[in-house]
Amino acid sequence: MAVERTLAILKPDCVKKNLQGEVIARIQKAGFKVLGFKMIRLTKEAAGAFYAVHKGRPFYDGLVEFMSSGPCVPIALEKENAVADFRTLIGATDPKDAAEGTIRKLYADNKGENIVHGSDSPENGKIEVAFFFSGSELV
Ligand code: DAT
Ligand code: MG
Repeated sequence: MAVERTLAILKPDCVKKNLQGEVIARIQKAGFKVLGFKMIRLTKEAAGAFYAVHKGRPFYDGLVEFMSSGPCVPIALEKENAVADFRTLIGATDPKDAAEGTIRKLYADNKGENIVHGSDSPENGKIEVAFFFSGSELV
């Protein structure tokens, strides 16, 4: 299997609940290598650009509002099969549908505020890592 990069974001609800450490521990125990992380507060413009693929959907404005509502923690991850394995670790978008033991099932309140982002393809993993991290920030 190919070594891939994927982007995680501990979303503002994760930070507000002080769950950063617990979630990062689960990510590391699952075998992901952390190449970079930082805490930032997204502007509405940056949140809107990151989620531009969803522009026009009914949940878009709320998503942009939520993602810019407080600090978040982008994390660049690397592992064999990182993209699919990370999606398995976090679970379905709506915590109601997420498998037992997944991060969203354990910690998320609802579909809109679901604790963590994960890239959906190896190509998007690269693009999304580059959205938050310069080459020298990936170590
Ligand atoms: P995922 O984050 O699992 O890749 P997505 O890419 O379909 O899910 O959507 C991006 C985010 O947008 C998702 O994490 C939460 C929000 N979202 C998606 N569908 C939603 C809905 N029907 N109602 C509220 N928020 C939604
Ligand atoms: Mg997605």
